[in-house]
Amino acid sequence: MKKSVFLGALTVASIAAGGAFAGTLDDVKARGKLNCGVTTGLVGFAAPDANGEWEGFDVGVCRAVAAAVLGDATAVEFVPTTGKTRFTALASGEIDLLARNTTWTFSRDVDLKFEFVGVNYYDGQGFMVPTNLGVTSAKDLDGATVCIQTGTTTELNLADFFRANSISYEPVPIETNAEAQQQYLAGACDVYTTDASGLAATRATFEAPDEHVLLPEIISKEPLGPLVRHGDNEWGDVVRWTLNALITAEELGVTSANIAEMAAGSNNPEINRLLGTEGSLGEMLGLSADWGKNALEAGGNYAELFEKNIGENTPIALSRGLNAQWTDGGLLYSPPFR
Ligand SMILES: N[C@@H](CCC(=O)N[C@@H](CS)C(=O)NCC(=O)O)C(=O)O
Repeated sequence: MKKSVFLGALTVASIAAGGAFAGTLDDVKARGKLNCGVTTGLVGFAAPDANGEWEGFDVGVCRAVAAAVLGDATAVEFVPTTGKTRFTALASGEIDLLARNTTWTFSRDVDLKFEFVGVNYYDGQGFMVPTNLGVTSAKDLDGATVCIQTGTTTELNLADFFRANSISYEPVPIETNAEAQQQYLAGACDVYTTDASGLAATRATFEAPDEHVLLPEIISKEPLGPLVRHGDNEWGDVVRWTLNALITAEELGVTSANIAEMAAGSNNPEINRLLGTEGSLGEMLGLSADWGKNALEAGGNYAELFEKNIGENTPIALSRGLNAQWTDGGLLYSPPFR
């Protein structure tokens, strides 16, 4: 008797602790819209097009989640956030999900109490300088002025790198990538440092990209991925498996071009489970049977999102590198759909 009272109290206490943020899946369904935190604008990753429609590689994650949950890839409210405001936006419940080149670190996970559901881009921090400075290594940057976005891992890595190499710098703190670009092009800083993908995306928008060079050093690991609030595992699962669906679909060869045919039933049981013609994975997530199909129809599989937004045939021209499938020597490895 005593034991059951104790257990009952414990259950209530743990529900109260985790409960403040539980229920995001129900909230999103009831609202009919996903509130997705993105950058204030980084071409290729998340930026409004000429018609004001958000597009990009991170935007693709938001749309896939909206499609999985609501059956509608357009049911997204994009909420622009800066390096500084993004975590408050998520913690306060203003957004359901942050999909914004955010690095998975120990303290963001454990101390800020978020849950990174996976990695959609393995990156590292780089440096961009005007070619005419004649600098060929980051170690030659002693005394440089450096444009740096506040509230980022970039700030911390920069301090570590200069300290480790016994050189000094003068930070020029900025809030957004647009501001960084402006300051850098105006010569207010000698160097711009951020995630290498962000540097490539920024340089691609310059009038004369050739006049700027990315230095060879990559000084950190920046595993970038979507995150949700800690303590709402049901919602975390939805976002995690939506990302995994995009990655698995590439591995299994499910594309925008063949998905209609595949969704009629294939002779590969994992494809059938992914697309909902076999098993009950959707039901386990609290979603419809065709959630995976909907997520994939939103913008294609991982490779399609990569190639369309940031790949080698775009001005950003990123190669797959670490972001290739594990079967191609990269780090992308989704757990199985079973
Ligand atoms: N990955 C790093 C840096 C992320 C970051 O803020 N990158 C900048 C430069 S690429 C950005 O996204 N800017 C877009 C914006 O200002 O909204 C972090 O998580 O702290």
